[in-house]
Amino acid sequence: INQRGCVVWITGLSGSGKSTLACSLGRELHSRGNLSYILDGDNLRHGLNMDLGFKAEDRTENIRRVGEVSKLFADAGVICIASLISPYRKDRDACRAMLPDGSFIEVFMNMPLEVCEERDSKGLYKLARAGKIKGFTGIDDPYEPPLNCEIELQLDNGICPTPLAMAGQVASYLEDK
Ligand code: GGZ
Repeated sequence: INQRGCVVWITGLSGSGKSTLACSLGRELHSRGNLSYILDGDNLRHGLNMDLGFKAEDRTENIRRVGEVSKLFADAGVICIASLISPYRKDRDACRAMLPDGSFIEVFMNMPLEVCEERDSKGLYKLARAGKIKGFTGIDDPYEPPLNCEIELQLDNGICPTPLAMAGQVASYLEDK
């Protein structure tokens, strides 16, 4: 295979577009002849991480496990795309520390809370605002933004870039490296 394994770690609020980017990036990499695999927080919580909830220790364990699995994929030469809120800086940094230098690419979906809340595709923000979900990230639970991520994706003049555009940006970064 003409690629080195690595981990693309997508962090950001619920509804910021992490899963959509992961999916677009997977397709973009495929079209460029690269093998990738997506580990999505929400999906993994139905299997590998079904014993975990959303309190701080559980989120930390969630991130640790996905970090370990990501490392296995990277070792196997796969571009592992991990898409999780991963709200705590120390947890993301611990995953970074598991990998060789340059092999952990942190992508920050820096979308304003208002934009994520406006989308509210699963109605979770509404429930959190109503107090029916406690400890929801961004509402009554913390999110610690990265201090030095490799890639930051933001609104452009108030408009969200398309998933295809964002995927292209990340794929080109990987290609350059
Ligand atoms: C945050 C929650 C919560 C709480 C349920 N806080 O946008 P979604 O719905 O589809 O994805 C979110 C998912 C978060 O799982 P992660 O494994 O990525 O979280 S973490 O990295 O913090 O461990 C959201 C849903 O679960 N969800 N309750 N209280 N998101």
